[in-house]
Amino acid sequence: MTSAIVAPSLAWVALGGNLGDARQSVQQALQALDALPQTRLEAASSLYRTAPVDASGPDFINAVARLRTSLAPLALLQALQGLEQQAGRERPYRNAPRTLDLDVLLYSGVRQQTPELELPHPRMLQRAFVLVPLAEIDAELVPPEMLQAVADQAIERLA
Ligand code: PH2
Ligand code: MG
Ligand code: MG
Repeated sequence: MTSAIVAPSLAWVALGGNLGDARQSVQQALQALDALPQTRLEAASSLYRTAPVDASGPDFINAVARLRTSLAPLALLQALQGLEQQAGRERPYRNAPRTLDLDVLLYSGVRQQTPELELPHPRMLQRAFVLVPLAEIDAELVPPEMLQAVADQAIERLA
């Protein structure tokens, strides 16, 4: 009997938080991503301070990471939800302030629309807090017109 050998995929993950020490939560989450099973952190953007989009509360800290992983999309999503839990994430209402939010943006060439997970992330093109850090690590994924379309949203790269 042989078992299938599956080549690792690339996955892009958005990190965000606006409750507690979000800078520290996002930094720690980047390290935690690298420590997930069958997963390597290949690239991480700078951290950005961003104005809330369709959300209330303080400014967010956002970043984007590129992973190389052998976890399937749903297994990756579950692993990310585990990290959100460890960071004390609570969900009192939609888009409530949160200690840590980890969203799968892209997973290799996968397109899927299931109740659990939509790929690519359905709102990523409307969000400077995703597109600007994504462009920092993978410029070819974000043509200038895409950045232009979100240029009115406040975002500041942190040192
Ligand atoms: N996440 C949201 C809604 N709005 N705004 C900013 N600036 N950053 C976020 O991470 C964010 C948001 C839903 O997850
Ligand atoms: Mg989100
Ligand atoms: Mg989320």
